[in-house]
Amino acid sequence: MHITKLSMYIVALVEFILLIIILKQEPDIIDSAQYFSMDGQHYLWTIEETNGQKLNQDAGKWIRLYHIKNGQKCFVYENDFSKVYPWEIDVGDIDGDGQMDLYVGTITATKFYEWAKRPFFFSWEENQLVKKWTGSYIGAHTLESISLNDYNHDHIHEIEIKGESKEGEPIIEWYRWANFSFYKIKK
Ligand SMILES: [Ca+2]
Ligand SMILES: [Ca+2]
Repeated sequence: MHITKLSMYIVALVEFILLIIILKQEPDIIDSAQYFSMDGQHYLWTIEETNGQKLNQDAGKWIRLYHIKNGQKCFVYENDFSKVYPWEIDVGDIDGDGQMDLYVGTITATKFYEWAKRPFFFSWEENQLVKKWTGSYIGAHTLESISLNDYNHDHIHEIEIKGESKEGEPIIEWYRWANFSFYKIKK
């Protein structure tokens, strides 16, 4: 391994450890997710400030973005999500355009649907969140958790959904984003 690459890994590791220490000192963070851009920038997305419980789930109020430099959190952006009770967050590039995209687990009710956990997706464009997909369900099941991961290392993040089927059976499914919607894939 080349020495500069090794030192880059060490710096990233130290930053990662420092960040865990910072996060432990801030108990009002409901959830957080880190993102390393292709040009080596380090970002932290958080759900902050308690918003009580909804459907037995601890929810927050604010979505905030920080740029991490030398182990320090530099505030970049915030958005008031308190009306949709955010409880889970993850970040990845689901459309492969090189810009980060955000998943936020929300709890909402609509005219036609009762209160439920629903996945919202956003693009990060010109320094603000832009709605990408804010439908009610992906697949016909109850949402428990979503994570964005690039399983096949093609620089596009797949969407892993954990939940329950209509019959109450635990399920894990993978989806990919294309043509303004999601399609199911086999891992
Ligand atoms: Ca993207
Ligand atoms: Ca992928």
